[in-house]
Amino acid sequence: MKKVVHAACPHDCPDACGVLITVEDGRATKIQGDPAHPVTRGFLCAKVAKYLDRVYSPDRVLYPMRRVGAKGAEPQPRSVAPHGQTRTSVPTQTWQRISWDEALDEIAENFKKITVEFGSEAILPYSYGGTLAALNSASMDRRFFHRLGASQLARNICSNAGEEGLKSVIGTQVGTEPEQFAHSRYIIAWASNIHGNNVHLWPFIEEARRKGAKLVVIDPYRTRTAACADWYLPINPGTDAVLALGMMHVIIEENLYDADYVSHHTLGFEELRKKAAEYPPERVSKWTGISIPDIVKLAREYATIRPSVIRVNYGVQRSEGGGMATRAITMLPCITGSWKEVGGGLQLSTSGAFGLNQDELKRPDLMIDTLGRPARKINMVELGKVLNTLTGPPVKGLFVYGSNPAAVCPNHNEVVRGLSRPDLFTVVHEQFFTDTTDYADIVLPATTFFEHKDLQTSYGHYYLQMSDQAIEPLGECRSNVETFRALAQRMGFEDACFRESVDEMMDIALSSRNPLLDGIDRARLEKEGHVRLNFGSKNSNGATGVSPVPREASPESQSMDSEFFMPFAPGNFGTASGKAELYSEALRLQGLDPVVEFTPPTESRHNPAAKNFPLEMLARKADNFLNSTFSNLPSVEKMEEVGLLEINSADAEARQVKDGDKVRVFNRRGEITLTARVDGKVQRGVVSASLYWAKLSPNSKNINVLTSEKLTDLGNSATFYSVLVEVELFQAAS
Ligand SMILES: Nc1nc2c(c(=O)[nH]1)N[C@H]1C(S)=C(S)[C@@H](COP(=O)(O)OP(=O)(O)OC[C@H]3O[C@@H](n4cnc5c(=O)[nH]c(N)nc54)[C@H](O)[C@@H]3O)O[C@H]1N2
Ligand SMILES: Nc1nc2c(c(=O)[nH]1)N[C@H]1C(S)=C(S)[C@@H](COP(=O)(O)OP(=O)(O)OC[C@H]3O[C@@H](n4cnc5c(=O)[nH]c(N)nc54)[C@H](O)[C@@H]3O)O[C@H]1N2
Ligand code: SF4
Ligand SMILES: [Mo]
Repeated sequence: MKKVVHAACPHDCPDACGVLITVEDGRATKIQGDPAHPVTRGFLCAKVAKYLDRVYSPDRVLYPMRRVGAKGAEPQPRSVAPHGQTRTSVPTQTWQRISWDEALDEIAENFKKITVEFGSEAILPYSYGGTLAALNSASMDRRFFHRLGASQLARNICSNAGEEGLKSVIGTQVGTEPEQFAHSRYIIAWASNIHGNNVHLWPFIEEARRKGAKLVVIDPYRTRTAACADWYLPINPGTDAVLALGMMHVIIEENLYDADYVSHHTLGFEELRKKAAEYPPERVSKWTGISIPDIVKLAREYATIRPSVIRVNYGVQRSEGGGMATRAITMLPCITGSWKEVGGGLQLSTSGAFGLNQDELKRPDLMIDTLGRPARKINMVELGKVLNTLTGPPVKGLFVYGSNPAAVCPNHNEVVRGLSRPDLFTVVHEQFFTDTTDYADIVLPATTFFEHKDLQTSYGHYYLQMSDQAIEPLGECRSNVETFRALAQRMGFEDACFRESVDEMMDIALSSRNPLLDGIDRARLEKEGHVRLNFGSKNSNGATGVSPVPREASPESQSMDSEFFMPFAPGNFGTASGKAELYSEALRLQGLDPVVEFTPPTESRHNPAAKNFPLEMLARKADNFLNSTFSNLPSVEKMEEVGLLEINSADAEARQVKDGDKVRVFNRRGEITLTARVDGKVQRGVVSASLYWAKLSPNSKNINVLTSEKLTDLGNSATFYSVLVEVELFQAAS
């Protein structure tokens, strides 16, 4: 029997694609992008196009496993294979298959023991972006840990600095919808690797360019997106706040701002004017490395070629000053008034529009029932420090799901030291034997999105989707929801919420007061697959700043249904004042500059104290992987050149390094061996390397041995792009 099932890609990617899975006799035989989805438009990225290889990989975890050997990186048969054809990521001797009953008993027993001896906060959940689907990413798991009274995890590894920066100005996490980019005439991709990380925005940009739009890329790395831009501006890492201030300097001085919009819809323009006055192009040029004429030209073009839009992405906020940098960039459309125009504004994230009923999904009240207060919060970025030094109580039990901290967490050597502790009881729920499962006591098998049903929001568009189950779970795999439901039973948790079915939970998720969900229920999602959020609904004054504008506003809009989403055309910002806050009292109360503060990163070659490690490393994501996911899949790995250190020719020559040589890359935290690539993608003083599984790399080390646990200025996020290193020749290519 043959059927086609509508699903949605749950990976940590703004595009949240609609996916059609063909199933024949119970086996998935084809995956394709949903042609009816207005943003997916029938295509998938290269990695998910190969998803059948992932679902049916011989390397899947299919049964619960108990460790029998020592904790530590499994040695891989690494000798063969630049691209791993004969390699497998499945461990060989360390594991013993057990039943789910045995596994659940053992986990429950350990959690109870730890609770009695050290208190429930000695248990730490650790999850992130393995799946972003609403139920499997954050529902039954949260209920479970709340009822248990476990420590709370501050999930700050990715986006908090940017979110805080954005919200400090506009008060909410919404922005220009991707479809509107087709109507822009000036598009700035600011720290935004669209080809690599957000490929479904590209067709809209191409459409705009066919009509004469200009694409500008601001990125210290010459990405694939930069390579096909109309204008590429390499910028010194971590200096974006200065560039934005410099642009505002020119825009204000030359009267290119929208005085009417500014006076009606912003707060603190005079303070901003004073701050921007301190950043004339000469000063900005020194910091950013961008020439004075280019700064002036960028500012003038951005303010006068209309509509102009900024796609700013999270790369900008992975530096020490990333929160303030995002804040400064977010001010630009607020002073030019480009929020008023179809194809104007800015997008960092669209996630704030979905507003599911999170309280009922996650039940934080259960934690108060158990502990009488909120549990302590532990920042996931600091896992190394936490596992090695935290007391009162120490972390004794760790439950990892939907994350691979032994690959993705900064300061890898410290993370591994912590995970190796013999007294730490670690459970990992996974689809594959990752870097992290190597340190688990119990490994549980997890379903992929083919094998369970869920609801999918997005952080790059405004369509809510149903992701239906396409096939039966492989082996004994269970979804996150099923796993935590079973564990709750084992722990004796009796609250009714632990017995809810997936459908009931979806209904709860949708039973929110968010007006944008009006008229959207499970039955409709099941029937239609994707549904555009209800921007046409009554409340143009909702908390999300909804204010629909008829699509006829644009001449090219005939093909589009309903209205454009123009959240801030009439002002109506999500801040307390309802205005775009160019001056923020909340920041002042935190002891920060209420306008914008530029603090040069300490991990910067411009810091004189940094002389032993003079190169700034961008510890980037690979275009063909998703963080560490897909690293182990031979058909995907073939598309990506792994283990490279990209370095400028001047820096290479100074170290007698030639293209193809093996180099040692090091700082005080650690060292790795990579292959030098001298190809002009980075400027002098900057090097770049990308994320990969540690155990598939030489000496089981990846680039996170070099990154630090230092946190950003706002939001306490990770600083993967503020890293200083030195490079030396290790072995010349023969
Ligand atoms: N193919 C692929 N897609 C992905 C991911 C992946 O790993 N691979 N990861 C997903 C995840 S988790 C996320 S959060 C999103 C993130 O998507 P993006 O926010 O686009 O993420 P990054 O790749 O971290 O950064 C974007 C760009 O910022 C640049 N950059 C670094 N430092 C600076 C700086 O100081 N200033 C400026 N102007 N630019 C800088 C980087 O070189 C990079 O090209 O993508 C998602 N999509
Ligand atoms: N050096 C460096 N480090 C980085 C970054 C960087 O740019 N550079 N990016 C950072 C960013 S932005 C992020 S978001 C983090 C991401 O960090 P993580 O969220 O840990 O990301 P992944 O590496 O994708 O690991 C997710 C794991 O979840 C598993 N998984 C997938 N679906 C499910 C499921 O349904 N259930 C369970 N139980 N498991 C599942 C996958 O097999 C995979 O091993 O990494 C950060 N680390
Ligand atoms: S990873 Fe992103 S681009 Fe690729 S299929 Fe998933 S949502 Fe689409
Ligand atoms: Mo991320």
